[in-house]
Amino acid sequence: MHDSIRFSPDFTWGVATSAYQVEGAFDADGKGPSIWDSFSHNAANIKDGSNGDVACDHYHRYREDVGIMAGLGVDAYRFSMAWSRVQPLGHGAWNEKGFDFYARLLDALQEKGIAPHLTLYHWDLPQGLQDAGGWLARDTAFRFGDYAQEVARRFGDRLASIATHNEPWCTANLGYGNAQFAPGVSDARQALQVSHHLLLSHGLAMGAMRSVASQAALGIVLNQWTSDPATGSTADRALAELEWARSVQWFMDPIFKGRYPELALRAHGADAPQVNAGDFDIIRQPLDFLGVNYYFRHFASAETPPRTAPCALGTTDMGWEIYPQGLTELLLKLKGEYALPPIYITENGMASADTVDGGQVTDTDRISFVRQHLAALQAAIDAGVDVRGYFLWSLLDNFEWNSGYAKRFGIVHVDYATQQRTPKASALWYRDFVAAQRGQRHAA
Ligand code: IFM
Repeated sequence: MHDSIRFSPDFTWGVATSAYQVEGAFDADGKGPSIWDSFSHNAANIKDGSNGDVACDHYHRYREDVGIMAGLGVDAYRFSMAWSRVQPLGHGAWNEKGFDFYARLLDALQEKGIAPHLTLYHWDLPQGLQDAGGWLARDTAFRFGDYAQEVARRFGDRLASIATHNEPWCTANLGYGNAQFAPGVSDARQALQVSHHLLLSHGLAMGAMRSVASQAALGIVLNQWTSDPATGSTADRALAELEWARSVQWFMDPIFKGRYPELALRAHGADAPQVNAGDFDIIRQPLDFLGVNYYFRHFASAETPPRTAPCALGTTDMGWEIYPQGLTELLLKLKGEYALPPIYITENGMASADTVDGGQVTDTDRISFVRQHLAALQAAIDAGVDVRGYFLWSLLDNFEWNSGYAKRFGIVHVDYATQQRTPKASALWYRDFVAAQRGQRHAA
């Protein structure tokens, strides 16, 4: 079953989560409120009216969860730190009890030989900073630099990698562009200024972390997609090119080329962000790795109403087209346009409407999804892209942002009433898949 997919023996196999989606304990041990606490406490913002107050209660059950990962035999765990847990206001005093939680988590991972990959910011800005202007305020980027430096100083030598941001596209466009995510603003101009401050904060954090010279590899995680014209028409092709510029190049060009893409700048016109002299020198810094999150492609249609993607392989429970070949195409396109560092696929996975039946969850759709995407990944590697690892999103069913608990991305099912964890068929498949790759590793 696994024979046809073969990765290099030192390829990293992992699973991923993020703090707000799994930790719960939203006000425990001195944690300050974050923008996601505030946003989700207004039930109207979340489709099922839920919030992340308890989530998967990972804050208290992390040992059990690390045990599950050990049972799956994964090499690595990608998780994020809740900034307001370790610095309740986002500036000023540190919260030792918050740091203690992450130290205990690192101890548990170390005991099981699982490499920790930390993300500093997975969308949960301390509310204290939001009250001072949030990401729209340039000063927030400097506060993020301070936070990054403190985390690298304390934990850098215990972490395999530190990513500054997860998917800044979402923070800017869903948080400030269309109000779907915290802090719930809908203003195109603000979204662009926020995207610039996020990039600036990435650069400041990279510099601040380099200054404490830890062993962790440093980088950023971007959500990316190829953009395919719906037809061969000039209008569709132009729209596809614009989407690529506005989404992928908008974040990649500043980091790798020290500028914003011309095409997107022209399209944004007067909404383009205010950039201070020297900003691109801060943003453009060598990365040790680039994290790529891939879920779907963009299908560009200039018609009214727009043509929809063919979805030949179906859609996920999010309504997202299943399009594995987009992963190959994306990675090859990135390689063609940028001088890339090693890449990790830091997220890939699908939501499906899973239920426990007789103690089992038969999520065969997810197994096919992962298998097809791994084959697509292998094709990119065979074509010369330097990919070092793959993190399945997600270890656990969890709080899927404005969809609440209605969408299940986990390879482990969570019964939120009892907090019972049930590995799905996909978890057992992934365990066997990783073991099969290990067999090759031992033979190598
Ligand atoms: O759950 C999210 C995650 O937090 C960021 N990337 C996409 C996932 C699925 O929507």
